[in-house]
Amino acid sequence: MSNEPETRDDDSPEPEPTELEPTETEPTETEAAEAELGESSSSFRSGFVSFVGRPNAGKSTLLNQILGTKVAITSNKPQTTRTQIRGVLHRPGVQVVFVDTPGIHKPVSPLGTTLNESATSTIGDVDVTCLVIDGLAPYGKGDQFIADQLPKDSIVIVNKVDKANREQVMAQLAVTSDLDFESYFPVSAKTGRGVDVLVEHLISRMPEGPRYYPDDMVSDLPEPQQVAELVREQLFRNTHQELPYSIATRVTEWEWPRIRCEILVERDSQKGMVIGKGGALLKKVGTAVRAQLPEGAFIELHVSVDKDWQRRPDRIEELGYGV
Ligand SMILES: Nc1nc2c(ncn2[C@@H]2O[C@H](COP(=O)(O)OP(=O)(O)OP(=O)(O)O)[C@@H](O)[C@H]2O)c(=O)[nH]1
Ligand SMILES: [Mg+2]
Repeated sequence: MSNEPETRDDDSPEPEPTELEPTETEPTETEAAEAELGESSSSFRSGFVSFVGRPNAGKSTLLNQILGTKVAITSNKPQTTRTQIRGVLHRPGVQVVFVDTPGIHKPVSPLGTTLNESATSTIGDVDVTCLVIDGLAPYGKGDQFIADQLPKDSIVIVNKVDKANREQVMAQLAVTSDLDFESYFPVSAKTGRGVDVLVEHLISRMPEGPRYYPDDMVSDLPEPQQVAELVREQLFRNTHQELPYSIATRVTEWEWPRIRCEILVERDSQKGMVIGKGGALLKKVGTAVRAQLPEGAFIELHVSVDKDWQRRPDRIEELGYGV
């Protein structure tokens, strides 16, 4: 068991000094771009890292903490994340593409099944899979179910060490050390404790690879989707019981600075709950979202019923969830 950052044992042969080789051909576009950036593709390292785990473990909070900006929405309700969310960490000579995923759970609707599939599809498809465990909740069957699917070079992240006491953290590390994964990291996604060590380790595991995203790109989520997610985040934070799971959001008009976002619920009786007394809830949601957008944004929220959308695979797909 180790939570030390690994040093890269780079004994790969030096690339041939291509500039010494006579060439009569024009440089390709890629070569020209590399020359401009002062690097060759063989010296650049990049790769994909996914966060998987039970709902509420803190995967999305961790993604945001690593990137230093909000890319994924978070809430204290399980199943907040509904798609894979990519966030890109740029370091000199290295690019790490993080993939946040929906929490894996026992599904009770086609939406749940779709979310699970979205998360499990990243396993084995990335360079490093990270199992994120809630340090405050006992390690359970749900965690084990996920752990059983992971490759042995996965790592375990025990999160929420700011709140978990020493005994809780030690217990989580003890039980997960039996899984025999590569490394173990206690962190707090909220305060950032332990996160630097984790990031250094992940960087050290990136293989040689291309620059997947431009330097200034942290998220590839289109702006309308980002806004729809911010609206859903506020609704998740301000509604209770079954209601958050019946809510879907999508931006239907984008004429900056005017943005129209539709809030879908599953039943007539839920409409009033989302609107709130005298429109109070919608107003609260709109204000909180606007505060996160560039100045001048004007957001219109409309609530409509899309009967049982959560149970209809065609609607789930159209809403873009699960991808
Ligand atoms: N105290 C504490 N709370 C945390 C920490 N990380 C996350 N949380 C809280 O845990 C809750 C869940 O966090 P999320 O990041 O939304 O969890 P998630 O794993 O992405 O959840 P799903 O998207 O539902 O799978 C939120 O209320 C967070 O504020 C942490 O390090 N410490
Ligand atoms: Mg999440």
